[in-house]
Amino acid sequence: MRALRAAPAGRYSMFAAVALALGAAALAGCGSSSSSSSSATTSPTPTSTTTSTPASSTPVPGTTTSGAQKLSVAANPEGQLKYDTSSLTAKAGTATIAFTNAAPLEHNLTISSSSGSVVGATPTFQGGSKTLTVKLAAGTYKFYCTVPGHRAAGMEGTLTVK
Ligand SMILES: [Cu+2]
Repeated sequence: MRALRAAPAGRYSMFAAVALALGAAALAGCGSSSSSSSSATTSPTPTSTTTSTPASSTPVPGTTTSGAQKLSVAANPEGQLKYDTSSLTAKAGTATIAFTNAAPLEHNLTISSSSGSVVGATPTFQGGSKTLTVKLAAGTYKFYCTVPGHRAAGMEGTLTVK
């Protein structure tokens, strides 16, 4: 009889211990899930802030360098007289354009306004890439290569700035 009484008591205390352990686990689970959800809520916030900062800081003169938008263009790597795109779009403001020329011949990237005045150009080079920083107002620009014959052969495109 005593052994039978002792057994339920033992089961009860074991059950209580398990319940406590489960309760502790549940608490720990709550704690970790709430802290991970709060850290998950926290981490996207700086990311979206960082993403929106360049756009909103673009009009601020002091931060134009960090707020400069980045564009990239490449010459056809097989040596065809064209770029990898014939149209680019940018927002008005400062833009940094990376021009990559993996073609076996020299090219450059020149940008001119619709009136034909050159607003920026990379040197003529072969291999690697060069960056060009230009200030763009809203409008339509042309980008092309000034190596003789290249633009006429199709090495040009339109840059639309909004
Ligand atoms: Cu060229």
